[in-house]
Order: sequence, then structure tokens, then C-alpha cells
Amino acid sequence: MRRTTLTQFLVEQQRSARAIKPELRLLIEVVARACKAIAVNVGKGALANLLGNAGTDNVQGEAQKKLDVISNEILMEANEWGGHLAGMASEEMETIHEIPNRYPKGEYLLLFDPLDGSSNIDVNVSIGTIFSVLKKTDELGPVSERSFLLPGTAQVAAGYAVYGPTTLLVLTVGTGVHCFTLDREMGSWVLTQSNLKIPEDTSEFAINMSNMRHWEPPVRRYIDELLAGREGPRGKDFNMRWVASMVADVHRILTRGGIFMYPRDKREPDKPGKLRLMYEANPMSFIIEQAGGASTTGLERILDVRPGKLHERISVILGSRNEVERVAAYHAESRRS
Ligand code: AHM
Ligand code: MG
Repeated sequence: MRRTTLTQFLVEQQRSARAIKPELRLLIEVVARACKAIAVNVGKGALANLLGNAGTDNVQGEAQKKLDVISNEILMEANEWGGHLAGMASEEMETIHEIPNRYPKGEYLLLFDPLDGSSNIDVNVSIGTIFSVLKKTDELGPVSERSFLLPGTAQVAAGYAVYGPTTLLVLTVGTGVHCFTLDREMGSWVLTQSNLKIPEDTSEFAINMSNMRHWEPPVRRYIDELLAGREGPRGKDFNMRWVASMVADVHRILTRGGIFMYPRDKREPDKPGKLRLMYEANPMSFIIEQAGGASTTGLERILDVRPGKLHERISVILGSRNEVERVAAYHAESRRS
């Protein structure tokens, strides 16, 4: 069987499809290599004393795990010197990181959540890395936080790695969604699924039900109808799954459909949702849309949102198109009434 590696796939995207420039190809390869290094560390776990807290908090006030810190360092070190980037930003760093003057600089900006699903690290459940690539538009000026504040539609590439039973890399450069599996013996990413498509309909949903009392009426209405099952207005039974690692929940949806929701809730009015726009919601929304799904805050398409700050949080509702559109319609109705 002829195998297509990530390198071959990217060269193909560059040469034939003309979807990416050589600099972007190399940048994606470096990110993918860093994900391999993260996978090795995640795989060692307690053997290398890598579980547990690092003893520090990140900018969001969350306790950092040792593996959060290590994964951030791996991505930073791998990408700093390649010459393709102007700057980087991470969930684990308060401010942006400008590429230092001792290295050549490029035109791309890289954003990442180095290890998503932190609450699952110590319990051996799937976790992952999410990344987004933007092109710097203010070419002449030095890189600043403002350079990063572009809507999701400006992304030129996005992807995630899942560190699960197998290690996967899911990628889009705007020409569909493609999945690579890490061949651990060979150390190479092998294309295992091309052009993933999300079914338009589903009977599976993912939401943290313990937050139900904080939800806004349209979300409550939608979930109430799903829970009513065959006897309710939807006339069919729905199943629920919640891994609590966005990478794993989104990957299930890419594979067999579903709707994922981390909606805005009333707990902390200044925090609209839990998930972060720039390095969680945007890259996942790009991937979901490229696979034929939809992604909204409830009130607007996530990829159209103009970010106000780097670590902004946002309501996320994404997955099978017909279900996402139904939730958006409930939001629109509730606004009108
Ligand atoms: P993290 O980036 O700190 O790991 O938080 C994001 C994670 C998502 O992966 C997941 O969907 C969500 O938080 C789970 O939240 P909860 O613990 O409320 O179920
Ligand atoms: Mg995260």
C-alpha cells in the first residue's frame, strides 16, 4: 500500500493545488514535529514524573499542569528560529511573543493551546494541541497584540493533534480537512483520511450538563427538546457524550457527526463562555466549516467575530449543520420575543 506522508501531502498542496506557500508548508511541518515531541512527553506520564501541577497559574488564573508548561515550551522552541513567523501567542502566555531579532522573521502568526483538556491530563484521557495560523497584515510595523486580532476568516491554516489511543493530526489549509495518524515506529505522520465530511444531521450532543442552571433560554429549550426524546417535539432519542477535551469531542463529531456546545452562561457576566476565541474556537470553527459543518456563538458565525483581545472567551456551538442552525434559530427567535 502506498502511504502519503504529511510532507508529501503538503508539497502536493503547495505545487499542484497552490493552496499554500513554501513558508507555510515548512511552518506546518515544524508544528507537526512539535506535536510529536509533545506526544512523547504525554506518553511518558508518571514514568518521567510529568503528571500533576507545575505550581504556577496562567493568565486565565488556571493552575498550570507540568505538561501544559512543557508543551508550551516545545512549541515555542520549535517555532522560534525557523524564519517563517513574526510572532506567537499561547493560552499559557499572558502576552504575545515576538520573534527575537537574532532570528530571521517571517509573515505568519501562530496561535496555540499547547495542551487542551488540562483536566484530563492526570486521568489518562485524550488531550490535544490546537493551533491557528494567521498572516500578518500590518506588514511594516512591528508585531503587537493588535496584529493578532483578526477574525477567524483570516486563518490560512488550522489544526489539532489528539493524544489518544492513537496520535492524530487533523489539518486544514482551506482545501478540506485531512487526518494523519502518527506511525510511532517510523516517526512519521501518515495520511489516513482525506476530505472528512460531517453528516448534516445527528442524534448525538455534547455539553456539560452540570451548567444547565446557568444557561440562557434558547440553549435550555434546545437541550430540553433533545432530552424529551421520541416522546418530545423532535420525535427521536438523542445520545450524549462529553469527554471534556474539546479536541476529542470535536474529533468524534468530525468522524460521525454531532453537536458540541460550550454556550455563554450567566455564571460570570464578563466571561462570555469558557472557551477562547483565538486558539480554540477559531481553529476548530475553520476545520468544522471546511468539513461541511457549521459554527456559531448562537448569534453570529464564529469566524466573523472581530476579536477585541487575545485571550477573549466566546460561546461555541458547532458541528452537524442542521442542528447548529436550529440552535441559532432558537437564539434569533428568543431575541425577537
Ligand atoms: P483548557 O484549555 O484549560 O483545557 O480548557 C478547555 C477545555 C475544553 O477542552 C473542554 O471542552 C472544556 O474545557 C471542558 O470544560 P468543563 O471542565 O467545564 O467540562
Ligand atoms: Mg484549551
